Amino acid sequence: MKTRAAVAFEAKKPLEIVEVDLEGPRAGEVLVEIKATGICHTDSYTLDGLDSEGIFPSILGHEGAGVVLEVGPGVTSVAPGDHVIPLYTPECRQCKSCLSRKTNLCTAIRATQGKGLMPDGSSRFSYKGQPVAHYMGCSTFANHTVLPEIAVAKIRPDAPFDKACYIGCGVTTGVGAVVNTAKVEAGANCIVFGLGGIGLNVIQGLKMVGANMIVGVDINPDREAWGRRFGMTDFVNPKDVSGDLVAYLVALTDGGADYTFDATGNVQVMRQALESCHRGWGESVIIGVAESGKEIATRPFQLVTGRVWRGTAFGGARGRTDVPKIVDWYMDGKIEIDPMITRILPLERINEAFDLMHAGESIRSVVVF
Ligand code: NAD
Ligand code: AHE
Ligand code: ZN
Repeated sequence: MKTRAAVAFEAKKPLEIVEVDLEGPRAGEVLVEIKATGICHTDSYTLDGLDSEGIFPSILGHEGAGVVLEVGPGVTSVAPGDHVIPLYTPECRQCKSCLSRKTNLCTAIRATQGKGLMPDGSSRFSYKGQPVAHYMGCSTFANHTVLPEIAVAKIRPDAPFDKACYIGCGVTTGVGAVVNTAKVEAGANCIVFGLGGIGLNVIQGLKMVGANMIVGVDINPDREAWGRRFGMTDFVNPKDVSGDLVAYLVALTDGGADYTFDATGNVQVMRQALESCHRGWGESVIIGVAESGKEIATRPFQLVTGRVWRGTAFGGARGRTDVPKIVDWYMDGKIEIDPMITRILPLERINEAFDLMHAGESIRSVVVF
């Protein structure tokens, strides 16, 4: 079939809206009509050529929602008409990682996914007879995409696509970092670095679990009002701190935070987040994705004296199991999404979403088809 897609032909170049060819689903695969997709900073990072796994040409996008149109042989868990969210972290429930119960990082199809291919080693997308790579196993910047059955979460049909799509990455990552990865307890003092599409969801997760101090740190002063809107108790703009930021935050949180979160992707900020933790027990969770080649550093003494450095992908969520529950949380009013969707655009204007993100003028832009 033909479908409209925003194709990343080259790094650092705007996406081009073209009609691509899409092959139907093979065994164990499903064809999904994408109804809406969010634009996450990770899409921008790959488009900017900062992703060591970046491939061009490819169809980016990993934060979508849509409807199953067709299933390939052997597919049993979804059927045409089901509403689904594509999963860049699949859940096969059979691999060593899934069976370990220690991680959400299913390894069933990770190798081919990282090469922009379906599990059988081929691409379903092509343009003018040449293959176009999939992205993060999702490629939601296309009106239609093919996904492995293990990479779709079936969701309730009454959830609006233009909000539910955000659960495909940002919401689940932020809220999940709090409840699944850090397992923050009520009364904890916490610091969130970076109050964008992910950090604000960390904040609303912290509010949900009853954290005491929720300190937000951002270099964009406009983010103070956004943070307070979702439960932030204190705001710190590093540009307004005259001395050492870490010392300032440690004093503010009475010896350091119980939990800190990096949602910037900046390795210097990751160090500040670790070192703002309380001696003896503070835990820092890295959410941000750093540019290819960047490394983190701290004095080992920081860990010797009890601080813990960890990371999280997709908020530690097991997609097929947890995503439908997060959709319920949204539909039941336990978490908010609507105010964070700051712009809804047609596919033809998708490049504006990247401009708004870079200008610090959006929390989440969503493209509707
Ligand atoms: P965003 O652009 O919406 O937000 C980033 C925020 O960080 C902005 O508010 C910006 O002003 C702030 N910031 C930048 N530099 C800063 C600094 N030095 N100090 C303090 N604040 C600073 O991006 P997003 O969509 O929220 O994504 C955030 C990061 O999370 C990205 O690196 C993205 O790739 C990553 N991410 C990771 C996962 C995961 O599963 N681990 C999932 C989604 C996104
Ligand atoms: N491809 C990059 C790593 C990118 C990365 O860390 N991705 C996160 C999700 S970001 C969503 O917005 C993730 O889930 N990572 C786990 C995984 O298996 O990719 C690189 O450095 O090569
Ligand atoms: Zn993302």
